[in-house]
Amino acid sequence: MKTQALDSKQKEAREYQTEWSGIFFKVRKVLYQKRSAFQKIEIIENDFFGRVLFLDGLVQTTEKDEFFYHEMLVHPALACHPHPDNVLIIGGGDGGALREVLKHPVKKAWLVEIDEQVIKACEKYFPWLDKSLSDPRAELAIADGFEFIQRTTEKFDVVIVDSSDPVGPSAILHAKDFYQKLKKILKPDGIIAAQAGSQLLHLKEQAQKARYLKKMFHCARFYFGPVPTYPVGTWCYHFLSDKIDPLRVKKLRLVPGLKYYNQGIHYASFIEPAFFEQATKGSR
Ligand code: SPD
Repeated sequence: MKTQALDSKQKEAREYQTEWSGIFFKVRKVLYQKRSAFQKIEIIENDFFGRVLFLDGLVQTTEKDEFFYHEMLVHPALACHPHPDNVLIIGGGDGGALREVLKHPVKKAWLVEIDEQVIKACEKYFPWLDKSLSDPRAELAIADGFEFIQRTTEKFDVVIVDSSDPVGPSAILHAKDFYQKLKKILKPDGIIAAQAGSQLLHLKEQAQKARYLKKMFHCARFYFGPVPTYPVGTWCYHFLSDKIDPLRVKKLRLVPGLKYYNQGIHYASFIEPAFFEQATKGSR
């Protein structure tokens, strides 16, 4: 969101994305603006995209196009797992990922969000959050995701990492140490799905991550989908598992009523463009 003076966190966030391009939103109305203990939270109204959530000036969710991101973050993993009973979502305080997880017959869906202010703001302006949190299968924990995974005694079938970019409070959720600890709370046939940045802007970081993730998991694949309001528009995700390869699953557990994800998209989304394949091929 356009502001007069950028604080250091916002500068860092912008440098991470790009100094050379961006997206603009004509603001019909500023609905919410607050600095929490962790970040600057803003929600505006735009005539085309509807309500738009920014954290430290970076677009997280718009009413118009959030389905691309949340469906792709959640459904490939849940469609591949034979019995996704216990699901953990780290981040995702806007509730879009939780809403998608609850479309599956899960027994329990944990939402672990560090910033209570994000929950409060989104409960008011993104009604799906309130509805999802009222589902008896949903369990909200206001906690640091990294600390949560170190102290939990639960084991999970699927873990979804719906982090912001690797700046500010989310930086830790993109590190090797985080994935090592995450693996320990995953059941042997479990799956991790995580947002992995832009195919073009974050290629160097993805290549580094690919090197250690391929050593850590028998199956470590990237997959892709459009998110029109994220930088450069094509977004990447990690699919990590020791037992399940998303390209070898014959019968996907599809749920009805989705807007983007379907069987064809599932298999197509794992195809790597030549430049990406070259940059991330890494050694095993
Ligand atoms: N550059 C934006 C990346 C944001 C990814 N997480 C968004 C959270 C939406 N639930």
